[in-house]
Amino acid sequence: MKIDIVTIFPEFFGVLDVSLLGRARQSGLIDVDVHNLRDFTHDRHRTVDDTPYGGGAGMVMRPEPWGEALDSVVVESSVVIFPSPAGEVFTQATARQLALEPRLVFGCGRYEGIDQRVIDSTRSRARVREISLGDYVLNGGEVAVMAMIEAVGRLVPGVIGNAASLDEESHEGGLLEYPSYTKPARWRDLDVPPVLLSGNHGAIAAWRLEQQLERTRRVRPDLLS
Ligand code: 6GU
Repeated sequence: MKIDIVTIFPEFFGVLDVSLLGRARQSGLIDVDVHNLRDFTHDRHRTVDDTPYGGGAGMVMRPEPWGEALDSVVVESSVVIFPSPAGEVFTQATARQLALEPRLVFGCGRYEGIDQRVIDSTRSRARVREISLGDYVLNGGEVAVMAMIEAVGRLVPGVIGNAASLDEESHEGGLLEYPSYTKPARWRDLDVPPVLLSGNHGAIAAWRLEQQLERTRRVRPDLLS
């Protein structure tokens, strides 16, 4: 999978070199290029924003540098993602869809957003999605893109050694995950639930499902409807 990121804060993405995704990058499964939007400006001050037409607070990102930046990375097979609190909500289903794509482009907006013509004109050339992480506001798309890349990247075949571990997680089966325990069996007066030491695989599976249901009812009843 090839991932291109356009941002005015390329330093944000240094952390992609570490951990699981860092290894996926080294092995060539995922190839990430980060592009500085200011490299596509032509004025002395490398200006990327201006005041909004119609008035209002904040600044809007000008279309010209975005046009040039996207021209340099978008191809017909790209899915272009604009992180935005005004977008559709990102879910595990979104991550699964994006993990099947050969090329993703992330356009990170700052300030009050990007001139809408950039998004509209990109739609005539490639598939475009405006995607939100949830119902709260971040200062820009960078942190949201980091989360999306981690969620998508770990679903790319070969990135996670044990593919079976993907199936049992929260949000894959529609229920939250059951609680996990490891040694020692007693720690600070707290025992591991005895059923997990019983060796009875049927009883363990039934206990885990009950835990999933109880936890989901308690903290995420919306998932059960
Ligand atoms: Cl994708 N961007 C911004 N700026 N804020 C957000 C978001 C995205 N998702 C939730 N809040």
